Amino acid sequence: HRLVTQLRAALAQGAFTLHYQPKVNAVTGALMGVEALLRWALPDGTPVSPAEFIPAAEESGLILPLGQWVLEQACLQARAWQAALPEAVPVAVNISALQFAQPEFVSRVRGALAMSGLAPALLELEITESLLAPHPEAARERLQVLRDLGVRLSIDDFGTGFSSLSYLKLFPVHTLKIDRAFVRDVATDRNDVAIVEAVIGIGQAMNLEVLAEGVETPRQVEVLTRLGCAAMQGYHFARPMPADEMTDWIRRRG
Ligand code: G
Ligand code: G
Ligand code: MN
Ligand code: NA
Repeated sequence: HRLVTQLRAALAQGAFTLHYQPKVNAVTGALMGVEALLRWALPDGTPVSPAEFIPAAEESGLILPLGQWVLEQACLQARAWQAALPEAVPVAVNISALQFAQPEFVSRVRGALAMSGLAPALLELEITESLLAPHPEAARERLQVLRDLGVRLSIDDFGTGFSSLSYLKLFPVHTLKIDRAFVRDVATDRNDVAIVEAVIGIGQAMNLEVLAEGVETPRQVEVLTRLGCAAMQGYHFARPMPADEMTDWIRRRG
């Protein structure tokens, strides 16, 4: 269909870009890393949301070359920051189910690291619960291989999938990213407070880092901090931005 044709052309023409959004420790103010987010504009300049084109890229299989481009581009950017800035900036990449499931996935990750010269510890892979659910044992093994490689692993949109708590025990990840659906009303909704508190408790007990996504207001920062979640990401701190703006943003903060 039309979108897939456009995506294929865009990939060939180099029309995709990456934006980066900071993850911060709201208590210390430290930059923890950045998340790479894919952006695409049509030839006339009209932006198309990844929420729209990622599903099409997944259905058509184009997510494989596109996802590889994202992985390599993000590694190159992190390597460039390592050379240009006083402190290294870990970069996180969103991984689609199809990418994760391909037999070559681990060697693709290795390839992106080798090609860019980036240290594995500066790359984080964000995966969703639904991606892990169909073949939990195979997924666990793959995660362990990636972990042994030295890359960081996080569960994205945590709480919105279908995984049971027993999965958490199974999957050797470093970080849980609390979905923004639970963060939105955390300043006013007691149920959301309870959910966020429970995830933070699990994180502490299992020695997992917990990060709150979609933080937009000072009130949310305050409540999350009080609940013991210092790691945050969202418009309150910064919107996703092009790499050069990200560089300036980091330099300005010192
Ligand atoms: O950036 P934005 O909030 O518009 O992203 C919308 C959705 O697209 C989010 O679920 C995000 O995880 C996903 N997304 C953004 N960039 C990538 C990418 O490089 N690969 C994959 N698989 N998903 C992405
Ligand atoms: O699924 P994933 O968590 O990767 O999605 C990240 C998406 O969330 C990105 O497309 C980004 O643009 C969006 N995003 C980042 N911060 C905020 C925020 O504070 N509020 C909202 N509504 N969306 C955000
Ligand atoms: Mn993400
Ligand atoms: Na999310």
